[in-house]
Amino acid sequence: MRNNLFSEIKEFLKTEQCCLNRTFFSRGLREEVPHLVRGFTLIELLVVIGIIAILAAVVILTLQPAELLSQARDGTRLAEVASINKAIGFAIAQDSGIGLGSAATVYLSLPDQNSNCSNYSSQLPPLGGSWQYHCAPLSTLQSVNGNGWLPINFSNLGMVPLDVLPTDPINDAARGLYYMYIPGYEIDAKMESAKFINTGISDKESTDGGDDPDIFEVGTKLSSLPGFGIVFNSTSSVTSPSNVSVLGWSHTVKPGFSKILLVGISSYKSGGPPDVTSVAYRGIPLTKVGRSSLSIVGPKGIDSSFWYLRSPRVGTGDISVVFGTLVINAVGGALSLNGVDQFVPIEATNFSTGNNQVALNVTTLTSGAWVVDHVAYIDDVFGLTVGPGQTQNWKKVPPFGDPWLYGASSYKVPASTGPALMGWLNGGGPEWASFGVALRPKP
Ligand SMILES: [Ca+2]
Ligand SMILES: [Ca+2]
Repeated sequence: MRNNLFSEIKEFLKTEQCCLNRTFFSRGLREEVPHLVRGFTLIELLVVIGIIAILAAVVILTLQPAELLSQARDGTRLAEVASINKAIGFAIAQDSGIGLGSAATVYLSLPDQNSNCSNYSSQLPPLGGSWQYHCAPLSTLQSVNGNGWLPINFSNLGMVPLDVLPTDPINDAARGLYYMYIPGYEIDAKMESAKFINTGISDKESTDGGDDPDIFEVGTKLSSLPGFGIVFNSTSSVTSPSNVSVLGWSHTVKPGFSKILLVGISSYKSGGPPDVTSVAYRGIPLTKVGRSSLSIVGPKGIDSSFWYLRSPRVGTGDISVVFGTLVINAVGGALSLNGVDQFVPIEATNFSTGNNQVALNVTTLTSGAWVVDHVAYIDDVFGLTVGPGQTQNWKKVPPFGDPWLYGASSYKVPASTGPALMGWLNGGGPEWASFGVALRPKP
């Protein structure tokens, strides 16, 4: 105890408060002090700065300010869409004959002098049939008298339920962030934050009872925007060098409603058929639909596998494929389509293998369904030609082979439901493995 007190007094005497130059300071103590009151060394400063940087990064990662801002804007969207819905309900209750807009028209909250929104034509999902977009000019965009983006005149009602028409907090066609109104009626908003988008922890998009799991829908008829049939969006393909365990290429998804991305991988390996471990687009994993594989003499093997992703993001991104082991070579291809049912995109699958003419039957269940096939084929003589009635998506051969590996894909729109034959002309000889899917159109 006494020792502790003594050492505390000694420590205090060493501090600056105690004034180093006081005359009663013993000489010995003065000699002891200087190393205790020196500044920080450079290394100490760097360590402190490093620690502060790490703490700052942890705080930023924990709080995710960009995600929080997105969530705040999503909160605004949910509230505004609800208030528009309420205002329309009020207007109908006040005046059952009130004009609610033209049929086959999609009203957007985007400002455009051209009432058909033609300034945004490259950024908006294409519509089908006689459907068209409608935009209002910036000067009247938020008017509630029927000249705003909503074609409803709220201003003659006994009480006006909205002062101005809300528009999306971002309101940007390129980012797909704007409000839509479709007479019938439904009001749609795209969520932005990881929390509220489809599959997010507070998923608002797929839990609203609507017919589009990637958009937030409210209104009296959430299927007011119909499907326009399956249509081609884009395709891409690539060949690998020899002896690889990964494959990557760039793919562009164009704007479209109810999109799907299909990826087919054809690969060739020693010791038996290869297998694909994972496929991702922009880092988002695809779901494996299935595979068709065949052992051939050597022993060697070929594999054809099919993967898909609903609602792929619009724009250009990388597709990355990882194989289970090293493969001799591989072909990858991607096909994006619009107008595919987002709840049951794939209604049937089938596969087959052989060492004769390539033939695969896929049975469609729904009128307007598309059949897409993907074939892995080994050949040294005959080549491969797409079968009659099918449209080739891609056909690629890696530059180093003998025998040559082919990866090829095609689609067909059968005239009626039932079995659809997907064939390729190959001289009737060498080995092949084929996989096919039937895609259901959005109703
Ligand atoms: Ca929805
Ligand atoms: Ca809808």
